[in-house]
Amino acid sequence: MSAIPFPRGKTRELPFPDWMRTVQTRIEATLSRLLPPAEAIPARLHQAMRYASLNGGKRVRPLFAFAAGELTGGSPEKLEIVSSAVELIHAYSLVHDDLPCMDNDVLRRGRPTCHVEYDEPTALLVGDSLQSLAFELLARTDLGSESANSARQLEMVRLLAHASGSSGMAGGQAIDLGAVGNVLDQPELELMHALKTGALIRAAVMLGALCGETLSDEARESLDRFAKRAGLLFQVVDDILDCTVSTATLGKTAGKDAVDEKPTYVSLLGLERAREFADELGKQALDSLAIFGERGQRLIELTAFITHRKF
Ligand code: GRG
Repeated sequence: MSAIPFPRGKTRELPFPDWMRTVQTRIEATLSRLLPPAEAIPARLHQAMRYASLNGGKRVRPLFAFAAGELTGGSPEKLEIVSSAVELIHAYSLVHDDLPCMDNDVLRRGRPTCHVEYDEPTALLVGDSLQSLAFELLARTDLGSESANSARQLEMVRLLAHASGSSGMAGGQAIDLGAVGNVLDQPELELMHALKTGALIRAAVMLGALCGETLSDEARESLDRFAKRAGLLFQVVDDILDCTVSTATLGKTAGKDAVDEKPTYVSLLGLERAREFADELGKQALDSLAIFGERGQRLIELTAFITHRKF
């Protein structure tokens, strides 16, 4: 067990739903502050960037970053920035994923998708610009001016770039696009989701932890193990929700995986076994947190939230 002090922040005392709302509100305000103003030239692109990033989403990745940050006593100001960076990558991925050349969807977060509200070229540029802004945020001087912190910032940039690129999210998306109509076995499905969805959740956890005290190698490995299981759990639950919850509740088109002949945990295992698999992943994720004792409480609560979420 590493000798990390308890986090200093007052938010540790809050009940989980209040803590979650606090983080979500904080991220909304931070993104609004950090995104280019809607009226700045080129105004249409900036409006579309704000449309794709604000007023929506569960902010699951920022929640993971803040929960991991509470584990290491990370400063809320740093956590705001790294969480926003990860959320911008997520927002970019949704905009590009919804394009006609990919998933071709018209509904996201209960509203028309970005290319429907604006147009395809704008949506493409929105994704590009959100991605660039994410890395610009990680390079900010107020994230760390001393040399030790600068080395940490470089580590953060490397982690997020790896998680977003062809060895992470974009690679997972490529496997996904190539898998339509095919049957994947469980290891193939797991690899696809570990990259497409899991890599960014894993990066959120590790970036959040990097905002605080240094973890021992053992603690870092345990946290990474947790993040991998939690990322996969998030995806299995997503597959279950896609075929059990309505479009109105999800805020995106329900049942699309089956219509598009996408391999999912439900198509592979059936609904009951997919639910059992989710329970098993949840247990494995929590086991990995044992080393952190009470300091892992937020991550434990967040794991329960993603397991039982309804949208
Ligand atoms: C285009 C490079 C590129 C990648 C796209 C994220 C992604 C990869 C595709 C989205 C399609 C999808 C349904 C992925 C499964 C899980 C997932 C990422 C769901 C959406 O994330 P939530 O539930 O969304 O966190 P909100 O709206 O709450 O932010």
